[in-house]
Amino acid sequence: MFLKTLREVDPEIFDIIFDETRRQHENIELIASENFTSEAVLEAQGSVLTNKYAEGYPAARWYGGCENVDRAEGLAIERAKKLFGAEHVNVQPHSGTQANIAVYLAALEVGDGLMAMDLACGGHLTHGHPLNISGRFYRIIPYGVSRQSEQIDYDELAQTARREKPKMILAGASAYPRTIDFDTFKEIADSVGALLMVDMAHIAGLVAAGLHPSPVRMSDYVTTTTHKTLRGPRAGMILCKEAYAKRIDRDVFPGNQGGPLMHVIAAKAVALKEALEPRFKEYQGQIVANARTLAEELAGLGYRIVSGGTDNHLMLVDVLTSRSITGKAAATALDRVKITVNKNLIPFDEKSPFVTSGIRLGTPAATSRGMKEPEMKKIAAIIDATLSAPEDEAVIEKSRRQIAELTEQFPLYAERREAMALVAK
Ligand code: DSN
Repeated sequence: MFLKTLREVDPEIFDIIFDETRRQHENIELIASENFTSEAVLEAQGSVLTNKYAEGYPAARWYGGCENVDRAEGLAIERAKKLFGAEHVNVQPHSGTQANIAVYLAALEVGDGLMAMDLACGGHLTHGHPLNISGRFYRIIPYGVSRQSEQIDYDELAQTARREKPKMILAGASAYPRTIDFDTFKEIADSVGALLMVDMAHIAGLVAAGLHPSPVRMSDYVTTTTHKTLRGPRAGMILCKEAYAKRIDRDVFPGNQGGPLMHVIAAKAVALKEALEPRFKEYQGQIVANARTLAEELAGLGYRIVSGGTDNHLMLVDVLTSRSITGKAAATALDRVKITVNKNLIPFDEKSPFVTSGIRLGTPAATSRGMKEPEMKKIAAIIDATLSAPEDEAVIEKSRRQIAELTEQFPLYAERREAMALVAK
């Protein structure tokens, strides 16, 4: 029976996993960077491959007994190459952060200029936060978005690049709702002799499905996580030109990591196989359609959507302007009705990152459980009711009931939950 042994050995951890499985089912997950993997991915990740040390690369390991994990890593590499049309892929990074750090080690010397999107405008901690390795070892040259359009201003970006002469330009973000013009990034990088790196973690699934232009052809290095729109296990991956292959492999292992997590690599292979199937394209199309509907509905209800809308899987909602509520208070209110979001800075935010004027909403996870446009409309209405009267207990109770009805119609991990419930008895 499912997790029976765990229940016997460690009932506290069993209960936590049981409660979390239920929470994921009972909540509408709108955190833009989260998703629900398939049962197949979960099974691969929860397998005996966790027991195997395999420092090195397929057919060139520091340990014996790697013949099976070699096959898993080989499949993950081949599938990633096929999916993204990449010359070389390293599937060992434990996370997006470690993928990014490996690229910095490969491409930059300490003190080199790295031009990257400002965190306050949608960038990521590993793109130059002063406490991150990126901000501590390299000369960070931030770029942002235009105050008017709240979108990347490519003319200003080109000017900054000409003035600062970075060694590498990094495109990609964690809170940018618009299409990124990688061709223009490449032109700008070439014009100043800089390398181009793209962190496509958020949009990797859309890129795989051809719903966002791919950065692979024109970039020197592309990094991604595998668990966001790509819908795999929590981990990272690097794609690069063959010319950089040796250096990248060296800077992942031994540069930045020890033993690869072979159970996670096997789970990546499973997710990449799923991403090569035709229905993955449909799924990605639905993510985008859902995001557009959610943004349009909220806009129709009077919410200011940063940059006026979305082209991808996420949107930023300026709740302070729209409902005089901070991002922090909005996220707390939505949590109470079982809608999970995160507070997020909006461009030129006057609030601190701990408070913020905005929330970030994304549709990959809700789409994974089968929700479509009609559900997005319902969710927008529930968000509005909740944020318009966050202190009104009757409103909160009604929103909570509506969310419960919705989640019951779109069950998540149903067999898993039922099997665990039997064990828990
Ligand atoms: N922390 C992730 C996000 O939420 O976007 C990025 O790594």
